[in-house]
Amino acid sequence: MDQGRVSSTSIILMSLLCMLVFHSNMSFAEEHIVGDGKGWSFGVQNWPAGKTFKAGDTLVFNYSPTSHNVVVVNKSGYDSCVAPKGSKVYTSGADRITLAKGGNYFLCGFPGHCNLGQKIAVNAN
Ligand SMILES: *[C@@H]1O[C@H](CO)[C@@H](O)[C@H](O)[C@H]1NC(C)=O
Ligand SMILES: [Cu+2]
Repeated sequence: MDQGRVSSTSIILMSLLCMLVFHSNMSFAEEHIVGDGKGWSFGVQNWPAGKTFKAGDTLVFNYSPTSHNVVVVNKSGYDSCVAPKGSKVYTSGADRITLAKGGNYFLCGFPGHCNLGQKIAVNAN
């Protein structure tokens, strides 16, 4: 009898604990679809404005891999639309990139695309 009560109490406690952990994970890392419905596209440069990003959040870049890619650059690469040789390039068309704390800079490496606003600067807290 007593044992039955103890185990049902611990099951309830365990469930509460699981819900708590699940909940805090949910609010901890968010997923952001770059460009929302338009995806990774021309003019996406303004998409980050007014949004809040945290280190550990994920950016999802959706695009056609025959037309675009995603190159990781630094601030000077972002400002000048130049991707240095040896830069990390994503090409899947559905790339998931985890944000590091501070400035995160990405541009499309296809000729002319960055100058058409296919680049983003995201500051993660
Ligand atoms: C950005 O990257 C380039 C090429 O790797 C490097 O020469 C430059 O110093 C970097 N700039 C900053 C601000 O980190
Ligand atoms: Cu492009």
